[in-house]
Amino acid sequence: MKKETLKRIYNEIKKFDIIYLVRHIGPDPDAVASEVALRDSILYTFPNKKVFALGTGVAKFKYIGKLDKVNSFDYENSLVITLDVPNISRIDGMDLKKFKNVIKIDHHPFVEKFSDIEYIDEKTCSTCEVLLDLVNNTRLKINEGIATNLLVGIISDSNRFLFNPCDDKILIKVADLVKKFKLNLQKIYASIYSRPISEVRLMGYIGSNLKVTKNKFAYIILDNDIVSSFNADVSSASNMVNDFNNIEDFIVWMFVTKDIKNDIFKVNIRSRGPIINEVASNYNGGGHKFSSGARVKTMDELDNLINDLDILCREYNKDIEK
Ligand SMILES: [Mn+2]
Repeated sequence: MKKETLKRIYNEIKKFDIIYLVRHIGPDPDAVASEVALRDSILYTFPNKKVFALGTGVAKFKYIGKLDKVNSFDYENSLVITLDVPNISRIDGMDLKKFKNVIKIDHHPFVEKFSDIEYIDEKTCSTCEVLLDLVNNTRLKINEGIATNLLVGIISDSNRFLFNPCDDKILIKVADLVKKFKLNLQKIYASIYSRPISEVRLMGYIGSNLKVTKNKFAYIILDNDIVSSFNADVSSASNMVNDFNNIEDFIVWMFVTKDIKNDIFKVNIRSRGPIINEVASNYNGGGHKFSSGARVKTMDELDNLINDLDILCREYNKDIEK
């Protein structure tokens, strides 16, 4: 069944001469690497097609590759493939509803239907792992550069094979990929994890100012002025939530930053126990069981979210004590 869908996706790719690839707003390495890797693989396999990887570029992810710009879309005769995004409102750079032919490829829990061809594998650690399955089960070709990008998405979304779901299957798939293309893991890790001292200083600030409740919930609301005083940007501050795992004193932790342009609070939540995506979905968000995001408009709403997550931790601790 699953393999059939992958073959169907390959046949659709084969059919169309113009293909647009999109992913979520506020991209992470998996989102960008998946669109760049799939674009390059389609072009490598079918050199005469026109394939575009779209969305706002992020300077930090330049090492993954260049993104494309299109001035006008062909809504009728093109194929759109959405990557790493479960909800239409979070797609970057296009109005999906205008397009006739759409395919969804994702690893997030299902939120809403985009099209008749949807391939969602929640058992994979990243969209790049799903793409590796696509490549392994069809005639799509890859080279060393494309394999490197697939690995960038897999490593960063799984946080070096730390997060669930991470099992023997992914390790074997990755081992095969590394062997086949003689990939240099040290080099790949360096491109993903190298960072300026300003970010480490900001992490020090966060560590010192994080509030921790007696229910083991931790949170911080980061002022934009403070973030810029450390010479860091708001999106990397928000992503630092991933660097605060395995701290004994809390089981759920939340970083809040202000999105000035859209006048909202951007919330990033992680958990080592309680399932958080249900709470996040009540606050204009969602995501994985232990890794979610939300967007709230007012300070009152934010207070409610803090309260809900604190209660979630309290109930979780009670269940564990039983
Ligand atoms: Mn992802």
